[in-house]
Amino acid sequence: MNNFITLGQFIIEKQAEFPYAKGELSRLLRDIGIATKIVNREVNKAGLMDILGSAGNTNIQGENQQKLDVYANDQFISALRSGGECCIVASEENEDVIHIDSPVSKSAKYIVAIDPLDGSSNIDVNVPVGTIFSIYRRKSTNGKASLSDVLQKGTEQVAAGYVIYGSSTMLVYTTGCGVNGFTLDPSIGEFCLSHPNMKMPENGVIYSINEGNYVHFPIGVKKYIKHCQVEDKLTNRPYTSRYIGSMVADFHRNLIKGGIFIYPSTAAAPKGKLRLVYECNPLSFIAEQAGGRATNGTTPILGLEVTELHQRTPIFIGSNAMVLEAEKMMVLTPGNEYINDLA
Ligand code: P6P
Repeated sequence: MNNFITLGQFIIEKQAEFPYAKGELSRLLRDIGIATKIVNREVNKAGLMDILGSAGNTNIQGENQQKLDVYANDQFISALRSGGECCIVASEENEDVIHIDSPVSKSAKYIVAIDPLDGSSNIDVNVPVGTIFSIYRRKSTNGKASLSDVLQKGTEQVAAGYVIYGSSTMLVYTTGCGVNGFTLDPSIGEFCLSHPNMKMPENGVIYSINEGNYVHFPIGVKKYIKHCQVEDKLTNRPYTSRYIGSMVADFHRNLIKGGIFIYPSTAAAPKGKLRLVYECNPLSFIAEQAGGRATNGTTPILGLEVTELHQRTPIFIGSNAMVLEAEKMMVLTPGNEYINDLA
């Protein structure tokens, strides 16, 4: 008798708690889990195959597409197409939404937004990378699903999750009833429940931000960084600075140990760098479900209007007390704009 619970068993057990659930969401999560295992296999042997480096083209973001980006994107779309529970996919790797027209998807009622391989430029140097996904119910009731079905506020998510391909491969997700983490056991090829009911510590001593952009940060961000660096034993400062450059890895560390991750507006990214639909909204849903907090410096991420597929936003995400502390230091003009110190 084994003493572990697999992702599949967990999903089915949780589904039983929703008497009206017909299994579509369970099957959709299963489909994502299957694609994750395939992507994990390639990520883990990236150094051995001709799958490193650039694919020789750029994505909608104008970013150099890595071969693994393209591979991962193809795997998730293929799994969603054959699974039949998803009617439209929004991916970081594609300029427009992808309609899933397969015969099995005719009555599909879910939307998936995905960053198939976040931080992929770190692959070549063996730094953890991740997949981030978000699931919504289709709003339109006839014809083909469309972009308007995708542009929903983060509060409308029915599920969100991420995978971190690190020293071990973990899948962490929520359906709005808490957060649970599963570690891949390669010996049996199953994700097994390893982190039940994950809670983000209320406070922490880690701050995570690319200080290379310091000169162009809003004044409030500069004030917060200085706050983190001041010697004050009573509040365990100075904090520790940790920045991996892979959002999933920085977020996952803070979820377990406590901490704050900030990607504010910068000169190069006046609206922030990270994408609302398939990076910030899913991680913010998870953060809030684990007792953490996520805002753009003033407004909860999950409440932001979604107007464009690849819309960007500043993000302050992590331990509740730390995000609130940072927000208090954000200096806003009467027009509710950050005051940037371009000095
Ligand atoms: P920078 C990776 O490219 C990514 O989208 C996130 O995973 C990461 O947190 C961020 O960009 C790093 O950006 O500008 O600090 O290199």
